[in-house]
Amino acid sequence: MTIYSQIKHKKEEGGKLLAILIDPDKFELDPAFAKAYLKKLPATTTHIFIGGSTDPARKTATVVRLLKAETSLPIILFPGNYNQVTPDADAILFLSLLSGDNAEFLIGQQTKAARAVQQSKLEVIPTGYLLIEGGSVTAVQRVSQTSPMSQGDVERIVDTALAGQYLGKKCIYLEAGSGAKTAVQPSIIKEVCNALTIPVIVGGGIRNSTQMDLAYEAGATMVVIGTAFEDNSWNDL
Ligand code: 1GP
Repeated sequence: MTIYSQIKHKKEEGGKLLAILIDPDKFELDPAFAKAYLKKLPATTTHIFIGGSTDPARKTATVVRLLKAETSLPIILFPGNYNQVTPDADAILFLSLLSGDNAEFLIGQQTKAARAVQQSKLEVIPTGYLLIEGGSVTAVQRVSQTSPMSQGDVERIVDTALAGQYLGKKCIYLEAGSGAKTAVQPSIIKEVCNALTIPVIVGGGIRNSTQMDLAYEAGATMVVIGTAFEDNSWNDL
């Protein structure tokens, strides 16, 4: 069974998936660090995402290898740049930033990544990526130089997600941005999930289990947590 078919299956049975996001730039390249890190993961973790808006030290490949040696959890690349494509992960969210009009993040980075992806055995999960305002300027906004969609413009968010589905995306990722002050509102998640047949992933600014449960209740199949796990501010997962 592919990773995607497992995600789809979860959606169909109304289940919940939890991805912990690792920023390679903040990870120590040491097997002992990887071991200790994995030990701290919440018991409900189903996937590990690796990626960051930037990876200046090009650490992604090494972090993937360190984690692969220690865990059987699926490791999914969530790249902010084509140079984060590395063949040792299990899958890649092949993202296209549909909320903005910067061609570089709609198709440019993807073109640069395509050959390396083809030469790998990575499972490719085409994903429509929507940046939604989260109350602060996030790294995605800075790096992509696109404006987030307003949380008040639900219709445009739903229409964009739906267009992503018709373009053949297998998932839609509603992103408030790492460390967002405001997570994507459950009412928006609900409208998007009601309109789509593909799984919806939600991340950005989710800091406690109440917010996480609201996202699941609204129809999210997968929730992504980065910052709150990273800075140990989460204690009730
Ligand atoms: C960022 O959606 C992820 O791409 C996770 O965001 O770091 O705010 O949890 P946080």
